Amino acid sequence: MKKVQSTCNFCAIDCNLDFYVEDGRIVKTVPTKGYPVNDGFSCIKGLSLSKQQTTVKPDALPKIRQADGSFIAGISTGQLTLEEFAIFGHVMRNYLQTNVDGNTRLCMASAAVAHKGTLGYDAPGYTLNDLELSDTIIFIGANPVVAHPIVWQRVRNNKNPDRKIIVLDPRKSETARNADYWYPLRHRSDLTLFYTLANIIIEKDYVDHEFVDQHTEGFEEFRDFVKAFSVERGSEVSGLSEAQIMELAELIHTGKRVSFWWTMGVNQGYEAVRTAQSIMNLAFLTGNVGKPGTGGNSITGQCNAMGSRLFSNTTCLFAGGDFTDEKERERIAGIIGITPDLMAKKPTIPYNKIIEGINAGEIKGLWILCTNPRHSWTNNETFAEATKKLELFVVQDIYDTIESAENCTVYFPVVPGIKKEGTYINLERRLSPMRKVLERGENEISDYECILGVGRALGMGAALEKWGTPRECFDLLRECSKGMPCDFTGVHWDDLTGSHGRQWPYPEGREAEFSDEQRRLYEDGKFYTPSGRARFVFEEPLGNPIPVTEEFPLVFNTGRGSVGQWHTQSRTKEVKFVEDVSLKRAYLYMNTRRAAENGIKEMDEIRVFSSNGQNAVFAVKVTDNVQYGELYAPIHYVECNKLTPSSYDKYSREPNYKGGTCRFEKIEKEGT
Ligand SMILES: Nc1nc2c(c(=O)[nH]1)N[C@H]1C(S)=C(S)[C@@H](COP(=O)(O)OP(=O)(O)OC[C@H]3O[C@@H](n4cnc5c(=O)[nH]c(N)nc54)[C@H](O)[C@@H]3O)O[C@H]1N2
Ligand SMILES: Nc1nc2c(c(=O)[nH]1)N[C@H]1C(S)=C(S)[C@@H](COP(=O)(O)OP(=O)(O)OC[C@H]3O[C@@H](n4cnc5c(=O)[nH]c(N)nc54)[C@H](O)[C@@H]3O)O[C@H]1N2
Ligand code: SF4
Ligand SMILES: [Mo]
Repeated sequence: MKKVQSTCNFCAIDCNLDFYVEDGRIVKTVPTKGYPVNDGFSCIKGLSLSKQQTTVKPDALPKIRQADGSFIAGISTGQLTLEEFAIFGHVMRNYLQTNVDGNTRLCMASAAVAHKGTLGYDAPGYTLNDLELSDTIIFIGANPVVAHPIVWQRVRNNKNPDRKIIVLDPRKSETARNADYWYPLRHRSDLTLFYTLANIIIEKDYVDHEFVDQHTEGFEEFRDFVKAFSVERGSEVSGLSEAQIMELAELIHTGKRVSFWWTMGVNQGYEAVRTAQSIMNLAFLTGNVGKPGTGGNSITGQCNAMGSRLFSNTTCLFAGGDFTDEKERERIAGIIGITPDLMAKKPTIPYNKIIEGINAGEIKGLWILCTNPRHSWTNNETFAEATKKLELFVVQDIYDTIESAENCTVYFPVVPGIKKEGTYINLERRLSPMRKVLERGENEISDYECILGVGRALGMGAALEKWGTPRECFDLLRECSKGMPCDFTGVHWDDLTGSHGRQWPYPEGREAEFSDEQRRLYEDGKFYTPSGRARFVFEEPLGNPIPVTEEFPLVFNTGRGSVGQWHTQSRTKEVKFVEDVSLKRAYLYMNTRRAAENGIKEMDEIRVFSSNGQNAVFAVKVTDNVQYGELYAPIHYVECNKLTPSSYDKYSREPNYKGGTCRFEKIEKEGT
């Protein structure tokens, strides 16, 4: 029996697992003991990776109708390896000079833009161990009990006698139900609440002046700005009582090691970037940065969202450089083996502009890989409409049954993670190896080989010379990282195999300095801005672009449904245990009082009308865990995004997925 250690390619934790293989089958999967991330634990999704031994259909031979790259766009992902989206970015953005965005736009764009503005680089500073070292753990729009079980496990390992878990979520999520404090703030009121908390902290002089003076900039302006955020105003906007807000400020003040953790309840909003920055502002004000158990921390979603942010060639050059920086373009061109004129010169247009461009007839070709936008894109009928207008629509996936493949002209079948190799970067900046667990059968190819093959067929020739294998590509990316904040020149492919992973930075020649297995950034108080100081970034809250109205009186909240279900469910459908316990049809949660007022009982059907003009039928689950003013729809059913709005944060262009509004009608059963 052969044992292969590899990385789970669902969520951003990047658990490592030992796969035991006999006669070409995985006979046992065991979470890797001693791996610093998940040390012998994992969730059902990782344990079920062996179920994805899909059979590829050899008759799906690729054919390409149109060779003119100028009319093609691409949508990439945060779930492939570094090497795969790097080569995709190389073929599409450099050689074809096209636009390519990623599904990370739906997820981490707000955090990435917020980090760049505040920290000077997209560099979340924490290490997972901080969850065990913190005494005051504040989750904001994050539900790790369902979405990041290992994060929650680390919280449970926290032995601090004063440990407090605090949750800010309009919904009494699974995490809120297990917390010491739950603050059910109103939807989209986070920004005003955090400015109010900053004002209280300043007025009461709970500020860590030493930290603020030495390591930040913009404090005076920030102090003057938040003066307008009285506790009355904070209470009126958030719906929390003044006493609750004061209590929260005291908890932040009295905690010795306070950590803030945000996820999609923050990132998926119309003023998400500023909200994320307002969380970091609180951490700076109170000096909770760069020390054990602290930080204004963004939790990442997909297994390689961190990698795609740095290496997909979409919003920055490989390793985080600026497209407009001619010198940097030359440096990267030299490394990857092309002339500088072949390099992309500007960031991609964002996801929504790609879809709008197709619908306006300006973009005629689209290549999507490892993402299922017909289901996951906001206001997803606009995507369905777009696919009908495309002259060329390439779908590259491990299942040809996904919703997005319905109207494709070309389907590229590729193998799942257990049959390929490459590198992932997890939420705490840890590079982690994916290694081939099973050998490929005849006709089975990986994403890397598929993209490489297309590039060669398009005549890229010498521009692909250095890109022959994922390992060669890894070496190119390593070299690109040199001297950048993410420098991982000290990490080598073979050393990574079977290792404990490596957090960046890990520069060559300085290995001893960076040898700790759990490392956080900013311990020296230095940030990546030109001044080396973190910036207080702030702005007057905007009016809600989709307020509740008499016609649409309810918020249409959306998010994860259960630990076992993954996004559009193409993969987790194969896991029998998950299928057995998951509903086969779209459902949503409704508050008990609201249901009673409308004569609705458990599993009755309603038709929900969204302010985006669409409607869909859902079964109702009645619960006190959602507020009277909202419905909560799990994202794992295609109906959910039929109803979400075409509304975006103006800086990150991330969809305001959790901010739609709706009304509903009960569907009377026949015969009643
Ligand atoms: N089982 C499972 N795990 C997953 C995934 C999966 O599909 N299934 N997906 C992975 C990915 S890619 C991601 S990005 C993460 C997402 O992880 P999370 O962000 O933790 O999950 P969500 O359920 O999208 O949203 C979190 C919470 O935001 C709350 N929320 C909504 N509006 C607001 C608001 O205005 N303010 C505040 N404070 N909260 C609000 C919602 O009620 C919800 O409970 O999960 C990852 N892990
Ligand atoms: N309303 C609402 N909508 C949301 C969200 C929300 O909270 N609310 N969350 C958003 C977020 S955070 C995210 S990340 C997106 C996720 O949205 P998607 O990325 O569209 O969802 P997935 O189901 O993960 O799609 C991944 C696809 O890749 C395929 N796949 C798996 N492995 C491989 C592989 O090795 N190679 C290839 N080529 N394909 C593979 C799978 O079969 C699947 O079709 O959804 C977003 N949509
Ligand atoms: S889905 Fe996330 S928590 Fe579950 S095994 Fe995979 S990496 Fe670990
Ligand atoms: Mo995500």
